[in-house]
Amino acid sequence: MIARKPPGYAPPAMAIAAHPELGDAMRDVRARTLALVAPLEPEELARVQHPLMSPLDWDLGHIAAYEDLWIVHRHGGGELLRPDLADLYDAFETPRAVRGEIPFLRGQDVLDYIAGVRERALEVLSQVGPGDGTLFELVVRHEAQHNETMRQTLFLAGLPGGRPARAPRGGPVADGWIDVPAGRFELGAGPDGFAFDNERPRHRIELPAFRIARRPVTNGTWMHFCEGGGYERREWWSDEGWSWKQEYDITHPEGWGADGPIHADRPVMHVSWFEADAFARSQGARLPTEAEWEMASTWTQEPLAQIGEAWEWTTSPFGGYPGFVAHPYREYSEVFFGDRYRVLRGCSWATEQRVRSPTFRNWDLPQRRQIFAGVRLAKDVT
Ligand code: AVJ
Ligand code: FE
Repeated sequence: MIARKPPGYAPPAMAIAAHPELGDAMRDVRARTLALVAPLEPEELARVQHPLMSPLDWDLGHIAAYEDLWIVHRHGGGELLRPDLADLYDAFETPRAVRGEIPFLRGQDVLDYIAGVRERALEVLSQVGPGDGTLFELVVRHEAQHNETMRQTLFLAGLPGGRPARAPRGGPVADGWIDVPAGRFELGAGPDGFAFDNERPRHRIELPAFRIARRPVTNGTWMHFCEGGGYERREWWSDEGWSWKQEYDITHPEGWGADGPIHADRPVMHVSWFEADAFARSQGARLPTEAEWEMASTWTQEPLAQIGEAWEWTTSPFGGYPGFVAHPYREYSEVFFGDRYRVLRGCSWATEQRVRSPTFRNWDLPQRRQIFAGVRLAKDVT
């Protein structure tokens, strides 16, 4: 096999000191944001589509408030355009569960706000300059991440934009395992270029040999799991997973078949960590650790196939690497560290190119299924 970079990834960290294309990146991600909401009626944008998700108008206002805070206020030293809205659009002051009841901007008001902030931010870029680019990159990536969140809302609501295009990409992919020998590995993002705080510092680890599946688990295989009593056989489930499954009467992936035929050869999506964990046990396998995942995905001997269709659950709880320093946005990672959240690796069909990276760490609670997440199996070498 010819060594090559895994498909679907941006080139490795760029030097961000000089960044002529930041303005273009801001315009590009904004065009995507607006395209997501363009087909929807004002009532669809203003309502809570799902108890887990914000109204889409809230996402729009939050994107603007974030840009105003980090670019205009912190970087440019200007006043906020709407200081009265700061708390309402702060994700911590106003958690998702209460976002339906608060006076967030709706309709034309939020479109005016998002455009008004953008005008100020571009002025800061031209007058003050990008600095080292970090805050602009943070703001662009924040909006890109919210695009994926908004697509999750669209998925749950059955609205356009929540599902990948029908046509499968690429030809058939071989099943089977990739054997990765024991060895040392540098985990995380290096010191240059943009990375989120939780990806640093890069540090050396030693991994025992392991096997990892060449491709993610498909819908077809998941179907066999269902038919073989996957959701009924207690021995495959963790205690926590079983009580979650029983309480919510889970019998298949979220939205499974709701949008037409299930494509047997595509990666399964919208399964929780609990389901992924049970599935792995049914196969005599396990989920990979995030270190295994990152090592395998950057290993040039034999690339992992089909990265980039669905996020991949790992066994790893979300925590800081040794020597972690929160920067610059303290609430991005640190407040989620602990054993509640599980790390997901890779990216999904809904992840914008700019935020795709083999060192990127996503996280969610083990019961969550709104995320475009699937499963890649791993095994010990015995
Ligand atoms: C990295 C996707 C887990 O949505 O909670 C957006 C990204 N942080 N605004 C999230 C994020 C603040 C974050 N995830
Ligand atoms: Fe946010």
